[in-house]
Amino acid sequence: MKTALITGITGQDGAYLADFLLKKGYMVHGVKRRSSLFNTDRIDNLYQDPHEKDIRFKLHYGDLSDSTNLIRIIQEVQPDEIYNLGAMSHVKVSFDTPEYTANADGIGTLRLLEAIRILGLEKKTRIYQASTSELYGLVQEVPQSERTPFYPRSPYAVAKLYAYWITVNYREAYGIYACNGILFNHESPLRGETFVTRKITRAVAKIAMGLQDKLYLGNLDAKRDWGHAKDYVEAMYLILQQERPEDFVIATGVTTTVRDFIKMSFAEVGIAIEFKGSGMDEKAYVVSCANPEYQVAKGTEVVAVDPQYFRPTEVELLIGDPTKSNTKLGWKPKYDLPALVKDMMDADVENFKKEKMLREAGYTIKNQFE
Ligand code: NDP
Ligand code: GDR
Repeated sequence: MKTALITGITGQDGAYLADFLLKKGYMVHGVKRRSSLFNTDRIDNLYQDPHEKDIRFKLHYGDLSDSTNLIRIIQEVQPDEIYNLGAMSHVKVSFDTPEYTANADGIGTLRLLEAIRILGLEKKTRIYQASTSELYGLVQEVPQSERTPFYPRSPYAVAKLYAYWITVNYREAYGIYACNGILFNHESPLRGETFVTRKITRAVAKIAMGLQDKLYLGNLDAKRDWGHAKDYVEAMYLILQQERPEDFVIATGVTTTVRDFIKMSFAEVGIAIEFKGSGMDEKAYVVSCANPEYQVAKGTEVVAVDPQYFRPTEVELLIGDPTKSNTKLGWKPKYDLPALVKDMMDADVENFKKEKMLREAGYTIKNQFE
């Protein structure tokens, strides 16, 4: 039985990857942070009672900023594969917490690589680094491939640039099987609520049900190559199963504006919208509502721009070239963008049907912060 250690197991990708590896027969260990509230929502379905015999899923308290803790966990677990998914992963928030982001996202990767060396696991333990299309930043060429130069545009991306190169360096210097997956944006019903896609699908479901009036967003012109997280965790696994360690771009090859993602999400609940105006004054209005379940009047203003969501430096256009992963890994995504939007909208409509029932029964709803 192979043993995997996942940092960031409580996040979107960690949850899908843990499920995927358990189904492959792995023993899965995960690093979770101590939190004053439960932070295991996404993996509660995978819980195994530690009092039972032969459990294959175990969590350890830890943090990427704590070297001794990481060394101790890796010594205990003796993993065949480490998936380093832990990170302060929000680009906008990295401008508010740049030093912490550098520590967790940049030096955190170094700490794991050093732990492998210190414990003499160079020949045993393979490591996957969650690199990102944010490395490309300011457009140098499109589509972006493994050979495209990097130009990071946020403290998050700069920290991830360090992590990318330290992974390459430890591979070359010490012969560690260490790889970067340069993943373009991937989303799902488990996506964090403050990333743009999930913010949109949640708001659209709530607006349709009369639980929210309007959705405020930042840059509607940004273009992203959006895939489904379920497909992308399979690529992470494939990257660590190759004969030789290499870096791979994982993307769909299709790019879409935030504006079009909003239109597609409203269309899923039978609501047609149109955008009017430009820049800070751009707004979207309801043109028609074909679904008799929802009563959103024609002409209602449902989307507006709020400058607080703009970033000091933006990444305007991402579109990946997945040729290498298609050919060498044999990786092909099962979800296209319409299927992704449908999956997310179906899940959020279901979530807010429950919230509506609770509200109607007089309960107060929390989690209004964005
Ligand atoms: P999430 O934000 O959903 O999850 C991040 C995970 O990292 C959470 O489990 C979080 O714990 C944990 N974490 C945060 N800080 C620390 C720390 N200091 N020490 C240990 N763990 C920490 O991210 P995703 O699942 O979306 O992304 C996974 C990885 O892939 C990240 O590294 C991200 O930067 C990268 N990536 C993501 C892409 C995407 O589109 N989703 C694309 C390319 C790269 P907690 O739950 O306690 O907050
Ligand atoms: P990104 O994802 O920055 O690409 O990083 P995010 O969903 O946050 O933003 C995508 C684009 O949408 C624009 N945008 C908004 N974004 C947010 N969050 N909130 C808004 O209100 C809003 N309005 C417009 C943004 O400006 C941006 O252009 C994600 C993360 O998962 C990273 O960890 C990962 O590395 C990259 O994807 C690939």
